[in-house]
Parts: sequence; structure tokens; C-alpha cells
Amino acid sequence: RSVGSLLARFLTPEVASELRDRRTPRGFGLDDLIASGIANPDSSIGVYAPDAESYDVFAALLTPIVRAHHGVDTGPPIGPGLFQRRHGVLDEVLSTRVRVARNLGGFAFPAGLTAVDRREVERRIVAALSSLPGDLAGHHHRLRDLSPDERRGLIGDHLLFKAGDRFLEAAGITRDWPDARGIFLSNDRRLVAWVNEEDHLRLIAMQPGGDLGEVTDRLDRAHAHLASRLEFAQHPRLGYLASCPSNLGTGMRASVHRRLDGTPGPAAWRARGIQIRGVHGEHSEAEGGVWDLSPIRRLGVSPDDIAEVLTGALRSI
Ligand code: ADP
Ligand code: DAR
Repeated sequence: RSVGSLLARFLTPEVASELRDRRTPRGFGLDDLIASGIANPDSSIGVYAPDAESYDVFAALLTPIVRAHHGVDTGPPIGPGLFQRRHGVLDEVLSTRVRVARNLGGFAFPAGLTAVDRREVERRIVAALSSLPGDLAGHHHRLRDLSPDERRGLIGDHLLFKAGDRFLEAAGITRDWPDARGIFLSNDRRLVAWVNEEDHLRLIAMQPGGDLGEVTDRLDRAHAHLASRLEFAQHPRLGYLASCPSNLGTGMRASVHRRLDGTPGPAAWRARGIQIRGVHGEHSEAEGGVWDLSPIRRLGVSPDDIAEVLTGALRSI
């Protein structure tokens, strides 16, 4: 039972008494933000924002958490265009994936969504996904319409999110599951979108091999298309807003699957700005010596910086 979370570190008695009676315009209070970290003492962060306003109303708690995780508490605005530079091919990489977390402005975030609003978020996002052109075109699959075998297959292929995450459950993010949850797959399965999992939208480009240039180009085109049809929640200081403070700013995680023989430990990778995860993502283990490597910082950096940090870290192996 570890209580090493950033919540435990920064929810001091002074901060708790300052925030205890605060409410966001939608009525969310401190208990709504910290429920997951209280129920899961082994959390690394321990808070999820139930709406955009939480980042201002509860700044006394969230700003120190953001600063401790990202090293900064503000970042440059990010436009609908993500990358300004073309990136190259990464050697000895089994697969490459770049994803962004996005939420719609004007709606509560998943921890605070009503069933009715979650369906409206689904309707708007699925309509925008259905208009993706060319190589980005594909089909949306509602989670309730997928058989257990289909779900297992998609999870095994690293395309679909896992269910039953206890951190998300304790935050109320999995309420009414599986209603209004789903996955969009382009016909070539190299563009994926998750609807109403941890965020309203996770937009994902991925493919076998190490062609970071192709993956970032695909994500850039899909993101620009969706950003012209949907209003993403942004904050002047924090960039794109997410349920979890770890996904602010760019909301971007750029990762590779790579075999690492005698990998340096997580601390050595962290010193290079890289987080290592198992092959099934967060809270999973490596398999056959294959690890998931991705830059930690998402706020105060540009998407190009993230791609460069990943490229540089892989060159240093
Ligand atoms: P997220 O990346 O959305 O924060 P996870 O770390 O849980 O969430 O990963 C989600 C899924 O993406 C998992 O199935 C994981 O195996 C897969 N994944 C992550 N990076 C890669 C990669 N570089 N290649 C293939 N699959 C990946
Ligand atoms: N384990 C949870 C989540 C932290 C970051 N990962 C996300 N957001 N999926 C925690 O608070 O530690």
C-alpha cells in the first residue's frame, strides 16, 4: 500500500481547507477530483478533472501536481496543425503509435458526464469521424455491438482500450459502461479513435515498424480534419485539457515497441525523459523483452519536441 501519489503529496490540510467548500459551475467538488486517488493509494497521480473549470477552481491542488509531473505549469498554445517538421524512421522498432487526448468544450469530462451528455458527445464525435476522407476513412464500432471475441481480438492487436481500469472506475469515468463507448477503425487500421474512454476522444495513429514520419503525418491530417468540425477544450495556460493532469498541453503520447536487452531500469529511462510501459500499455508487463517507450512530457513542449525526444532517446540505446 503505497501513498506516493502526487495527490498525497500536495493535498495538505491547508489546501484541503481552502478547497473543501469550492464547487465548479457544474457543481463538482474536491471529493469528485480525488475519489480515484483515495480509493487507489498506489496511484501515481490520483486525480481526474470532472470538467474544464476544475483546473481553475481547484488550481491550489492541481497546479502543484501539474508542475511536479511536467516540470512546468504552462505551455505554448497548440493549433489544429500538430507537426511543423517531417520526422524520420526509427531503427529496430517493432511498431510506432502516436496518440492525443481531446475533450469537447462545453461538456463535463468523462468523470462528470451524465448518460445523456455522454451520448451527445458520442454523436458529435462519431459524425466527425465518419467524414474522414481517403486513407483515413473507416467505420465506428459501438462497444456494446462488439462480441467478447471481437473485443479480445482488438485488445490483443493493441487497437482497443482494456475495460475495468480500477483508477477510472473509482473516478466515475466508467459509469453506464459500455453505453456510448466505442472505437473507430480506418479501413487500413492505421488510424484509430476511442470514444468516451478516459477522455471524450483519443485519436491514435499507429503502424508496424518505425516510420515516425508516416505516423505523425497521418495523425496530423486526421487531427486537422476533426479540429475543423469539433471544438476541443483548451486552456490559455494548460493547452488541450484532459481528464488526467498527465495528459495536458499536447495531450500526446508518442510510443514505440522495442526489444530491450538488459534495459536500464525505469529510473535511468526517466532521467532521459522517457517512461517505459509493458506491451499492453499502462499497468502491463514487458513480453519477450519488448517494452513500450514514450516521452513523459506532454505540457510545455511541442509535438515536434516530443518526436525529437523519442528519436534522440532511441539513438542513445
Ligand atoms: P495510452 O497510450 O492511450 O495512454 P496505454 O498505455 O494503456 O494507453 O496503451 C493503450 C494501447 O496501445 C495498449 O494496447 C498498448 O499495447 C498499445 N500501444 C501503445 N504503444 C504502442 C506501440 N508503440 N505499438 C503498438 N501498440 C502500442
Ligand atoms: N494510475 C492513474 C493514472 C495516471 C496516469 N495515467 C492515465 N491518466 N491513464 C494514477 O492516477 O496514478
